[in-house]
Amino acid sequence: MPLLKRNRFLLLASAAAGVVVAASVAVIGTAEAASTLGASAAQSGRYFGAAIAAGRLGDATYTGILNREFNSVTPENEMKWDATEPSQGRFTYTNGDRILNQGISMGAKVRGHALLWYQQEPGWAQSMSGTALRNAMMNHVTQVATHYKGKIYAWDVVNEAFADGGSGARRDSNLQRTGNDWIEAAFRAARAADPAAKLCYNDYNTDGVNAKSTGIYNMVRDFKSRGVPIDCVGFQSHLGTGIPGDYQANLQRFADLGVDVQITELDVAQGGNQANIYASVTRACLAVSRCTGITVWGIRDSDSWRTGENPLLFDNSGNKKAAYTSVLNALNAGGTTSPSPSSPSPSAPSPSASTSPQPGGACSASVSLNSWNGGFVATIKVTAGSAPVNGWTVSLSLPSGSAVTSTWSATNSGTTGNVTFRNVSYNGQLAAGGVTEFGFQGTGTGPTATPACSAA
Ligand code: 9MR
Repeated sequence: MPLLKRNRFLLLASAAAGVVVAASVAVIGTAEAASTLGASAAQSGRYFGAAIAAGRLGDATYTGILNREFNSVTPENEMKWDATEPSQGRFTYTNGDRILNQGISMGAKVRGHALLWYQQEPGWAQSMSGTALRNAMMNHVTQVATHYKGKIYAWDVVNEAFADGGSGARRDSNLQRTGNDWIEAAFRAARAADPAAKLCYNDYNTDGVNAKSTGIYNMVRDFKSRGVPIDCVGFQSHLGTGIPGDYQANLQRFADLGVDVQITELDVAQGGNQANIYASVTRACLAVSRCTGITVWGIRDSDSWRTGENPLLFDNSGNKKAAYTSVLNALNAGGTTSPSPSSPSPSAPSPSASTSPQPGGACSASVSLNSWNGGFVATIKVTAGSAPVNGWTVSLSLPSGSAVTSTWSATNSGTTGNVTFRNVSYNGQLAAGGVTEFGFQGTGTGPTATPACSAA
């Protein structure tokens, strides 16, 4: 709601309640300072998102809250396999596009969810196996990621592929039975189709250090060591009445592998300590520099898949709950530091890194390499100087015989020799000292010279 309208609403509401106008003015001042979930998350370069349903976009209360509060959206069901490819080779994007367009109209990030998941497989895929299924899976990833190419901030490429319980092993499914390499094959296909999207693995019951999260941790570490393109891990965080004490430490250990982490489907049972648990999750994300944002799994309690548990931030009528206020306060207390990559852990492949000097406080760039025989993945960290930047360009020189084959979170001019990378729409603006990352895969050997960074 625009400020003026909102003030008028508050004045009317408080007049109706018999509150003196002077008191309501004081409340307005505080409320404006506290801002909204999206705006307060953006102060530290993060997003605050919601899962949304195309079928609810005609509900004015729903879209009112959505437009006002959130700067990221995730389709709750509309980009899943059964929705996008209901019969083999026939793709339907109507509802997925409605979510995308809603996100675009808000200037929000769009998280893609989910390319491959053993649930919500269309019937035709459920009855497939072996090579035929593997081919169908890869075609699905390629087609859907290509349809949304350049528009998705992060894709949940694979969802919920690990088993619950103490095994730390993969979950059995027809996808898994096509061969243990199905996950990395999916990530490679997604990268080839949409090099700009961050590629995430997403799962639940991974909210602390446990056998399941450790199984996923080992997979991510293995992927990073072999140059399988993975950029982020999603922690769904469907929480009950408690939060593991090592919630933040668990996020951090993944971040230390050199991936972003995101809270992707947050909801918390009401009845326990809902407001405090929400605040704890928010603080944990803010404390992990590579935690880039939080998504709640719905807007009002009545929109939630957890019927009767009232697990969200707004009540059935769209009023802010205590949990809303605790999240907002935690975001506002979190300072203004941009999320930035932490250094890879010693167990990650040892990267070679070099940093450019920072001329005039504009920007600097550093490169870290994962190399193998014949190829490499370069991850470039761009850091703003003492002033905000409105766009950046990084130039580097590749050894002769080397070439860029795909780039993500930037666009490149040239593929050999001197190559220039420019920001994409969502990562050009950096606060003073703010950090973002892009990367590229190449053949041959990676850059050895220091990259140059210039800011707009
Ligand atoms: O919220 C989604 C619900 O509307 C669907 O019926 C359900 C189908 O399985 O999926 C729900 O979303 C799930 C998400 O896609 C993956 N993680 C668990 C979520 C809650 O079940």
